[in-house]
Order: sequence, then structure tokens, then C-alpha cells
Amino acid sequence: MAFKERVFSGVQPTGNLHLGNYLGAITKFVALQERYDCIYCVVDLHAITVWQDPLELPKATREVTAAFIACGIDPQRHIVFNQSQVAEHAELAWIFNCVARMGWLNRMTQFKEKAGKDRENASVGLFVYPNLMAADILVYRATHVPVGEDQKQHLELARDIAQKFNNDFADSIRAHGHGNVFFPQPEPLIQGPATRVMSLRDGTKKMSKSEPSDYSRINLTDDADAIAQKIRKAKTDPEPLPSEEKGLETRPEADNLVGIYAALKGTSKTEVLREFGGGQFSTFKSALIDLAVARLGPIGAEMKRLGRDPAYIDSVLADGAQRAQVIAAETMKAVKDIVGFVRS
Ligand code: AQP
Repeated sequence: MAFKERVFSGVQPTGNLHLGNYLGAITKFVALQERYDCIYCVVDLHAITVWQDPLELPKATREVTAAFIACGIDPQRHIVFNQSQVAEHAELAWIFNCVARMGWLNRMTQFKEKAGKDRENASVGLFVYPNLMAADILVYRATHVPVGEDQKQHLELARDIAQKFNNDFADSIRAHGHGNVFFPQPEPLIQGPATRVMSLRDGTKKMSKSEPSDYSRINLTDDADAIAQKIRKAKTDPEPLPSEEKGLETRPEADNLVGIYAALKGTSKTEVLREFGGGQFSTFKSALIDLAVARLGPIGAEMKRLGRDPAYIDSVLADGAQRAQVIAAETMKAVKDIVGFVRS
């Protein structure tokens, strides 16, 4: 069956939105608007899988929404909303809890990393997080999902869930007139030079919101001075930059900075090395500072401006939730019939 092409993706309102979120996800969200119908969600149900201060969560939700808009997402042409306003996400996630297998979830590396040694004390929500993510995507029967590299395994699980649902309920799907498959196999869109932006302090660790050192990341709200200081202090090695990409293979910090430059400029690492190969990091870092400030400065300023108008942000989220709910409710009606629930 041919599904209507639709993009879905989400960002957690867990504070410190950073360059990794921007290059790995949000810039792609913006670019895809020209070709697809897009649904972009602030995934607050996901955020509470680890503790969130209830006084901070609304601020963080509005900040991600402001970042979407400041980066160029058009909430009128597309849909922007927060997940908890559309109950169908949680409803479908419950059904997927009954489709997905324990063994599948036991293999999820993000759970292992986030739960750490204290697994017994992790929330049940953190364990079934990938089922909710599958529900987020499939409640809109989305076909394309732009994400960073770290979400690849969860996307594969979403595909497995879609397939198992289609197989387990094949007869019922046909009997209810939905053809042979009800859910599409959502395709991950993970491309470009910055699908995994690394920490500025350690090129082997992902740039992350929860890393205690603020010097490990560039936040979207950082001003020009903070951006410059963080890039100047970013870890490097004593060698000059290589002239070819192969020379970056054993140099994670150099590889990361070159990847960031390439992504911000919209070019390839090869091109960047053609310009800076053989030169010192100090020259390259100065160029990177100029580029990062030029790209991120206006976004941070617009986020701050929007932050002063929470009523506008809330109206965007309410309108988006209303439009998202229409699509999600239609899917849930069909899913309930397929599963065999009596409904009025
Ligand atoms: N370092 C990264 N490089 C490229 N893409 C990244 N993403 C996150 N970090 C990087 C992508 O950003 C989108 C939204 O991420 P999220 O907020 O939903 O969750 P996350 O991946 O857990 O983000 P963090 O920063 O790593 O948070 P913590 O520290 O809480 O774990 C996703 O598409 C993600 O791939």
C-alpha cells in the first residue's frame, strides 16, 4: 500500500538545547518543510521518563517550541505541538507495549546508558520509551523521521513494531478494509556531516543536554562571547589539520570540529579540509567562531524574543495539538477496530 508521505520528529524539553540537536535534527526539520507535510513535537511525555522539575518543564517546553520557530519551522504550514496535549500518543503506546517484546527492549543501548548501574531504580517509562516513540511516529502513520545517529536503534524498533502489528493483525486489518498493511515502515533520515555531534571536551562522547560541563556543548541560547570562549577552549590535538578526511579517522576532536564547520556551512568535510588542511587549529577555530556566531546568533536572539511572549507560544501549541489530534484520532479509531475493542 502507498502511504501519504509525512514527516514526524520530536525533541525533548529537557533544557540546554544544543548544537547537536540543531545540526542533527532541527536543521533537517526545517529543510524537509519544502517537500513534505511535517509534524514536529515537543515530547514532554518522554522527558518525564527521568525526573523533571514541574516548575521548569513548562519553560523548557516553550523554549523548544521557540527554538523550532526561531530556526525556521512554520507552525502554520506544518504542525508544532507538545505531546501530552494529544492523548492518542499514550493510548497507542499502551497497545505497542503489548506488541513489542521484552527481548527487543532489553537490547536498547540508550536505556542501558541512561539507567547506568542503577537499573533497578530506573523508571518503567524509561524502559518502554522506544514504544512511546514508535507510537509518536505511527499514530500519524509517518513515513519519514529525521533524527540524529543516536536514535537509529529506536527507529529500527519502531519499524519492527509496525511490522509485527501488521503481521499479528493481518486478517483483522483486511477485514476492516485497510488493505494488507496498516502501518508504514518509517524511514530514518540520518544524513550529513553532523549526524552525531560530539562533546567539545571529549570527542568520543556525544554532545548532550545532561552533561554537567556547559563547556562540552554550545547552547542555542549562548551569546557570541560564550560561543567564542567554548570553541577556543574546545579540546584539540597538537598536530595541524590533515588535508584529507582519512587523516581525521584517529582524531575524534578534529573530526568533530571539522564536521561542525561543514554542517554549519552546508558543505562537506573534504571541502573544509581543502581550505584549512595543513593549517593550525587556532586559525580554523577563529573561522569556526565567526561561522557559528553568524548562524546561531540570530536564532538565540529570536528565541529570547519569543521567550518574552509565552501566550503566543502556548497558542501555537494549542493550535498544533488540535490539528495533530484530528489525524491521531482517526488512526486510533482504526487501531481499536483492528485490535478488537468495542467502541461507541
Ligand atoms: N550530539 C548530537 N548530535 C546529533 N544529533 C543529536 N541529537 C541529540 N544529540 C545529538 C538529536 O536531537 C534530537 C532531539 O534529541 P532529544 O532531545 O530528544 O534527546 P537526546 O538525544 O537524548 O538529546 P541529548 O542532548 O543527548 O539529551 P540527554 O543528555 O538528556 O540524553 C534527536 O533527533 C537526536 O537524535
